[in-house]
Amino acid sequence: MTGKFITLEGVEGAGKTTCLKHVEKRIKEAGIDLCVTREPGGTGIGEKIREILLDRGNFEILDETELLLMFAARAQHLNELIRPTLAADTWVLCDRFTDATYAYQGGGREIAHERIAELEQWVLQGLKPDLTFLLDLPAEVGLERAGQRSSPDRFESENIAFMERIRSSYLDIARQEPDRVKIIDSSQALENVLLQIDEVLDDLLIVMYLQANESD
Ligand code: T5A
Repeated sequence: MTGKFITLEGVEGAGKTTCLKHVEKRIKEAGIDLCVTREPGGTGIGEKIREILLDRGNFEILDETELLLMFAARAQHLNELIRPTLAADTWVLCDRFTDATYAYQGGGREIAHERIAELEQWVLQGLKPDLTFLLDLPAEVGLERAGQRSSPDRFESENIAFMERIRSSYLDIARQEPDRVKIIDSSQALENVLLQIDEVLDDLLIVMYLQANESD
């Protein structure tokens, strides 16, 4: 038995940080052991890579370097934290994961899907999240929200067309994998966003509860 792997995704300012805290609370209230982490980052080395990636001063980073750094941080994260945690039957809740690479480096930077898929196969070897919340809203709304909260990082400094390509890539993934990726309309008021999340989470927690009682 391994823990469940849950991820949150979305364009800039979609509300991931806000919603992550809610999902964390709900899972812990259900008595489940949970590890909360993020990408890029989640380990000492990963957080150093994150600093390079988000630093607005690093404007000379090549798209290829950006892609490889995302997977370098992810390789470390998987081996140091994610895989051992899941193997210990603890759930993992991760703020962004490989879908973000397809959306940002694939959609945003327009790197070929096949190139990303090669790296995914090498680094992940088939591991996928069990459930992904895709917080969806128009790119300009997300950027406006993110801008009100803090000064822009290297990704938030990109233009609307870049953000729209990211949104569209995310929606493509959701259309291809509807069982795993649940679209949450995060343009709504926060309480409605959390209600949509609860609906999805309730289904998962009920199944887990029934399975646990069956095996007793
Ligand atoms: N990246 C990451 C890649 O390019 N490739 C990859 O493979 C990976 C893993 C990481 C960056 O790295 C890129 C993507 C990112 O640019 P990040 O910190 O994960 O950075 O991503 P950000 O999108 O920058 O996260 P943010 O913290 O900026 O945005 P959130 O978490 O989506 O938004 P949040 O919760 O902080 O909310 C933003 C503001 O909106 C308000 C909040 O109060 C806050 O002020 N808000 C709402 N307002 C009204 N109605 C609602 N429903 C609201 N929900 C939130």
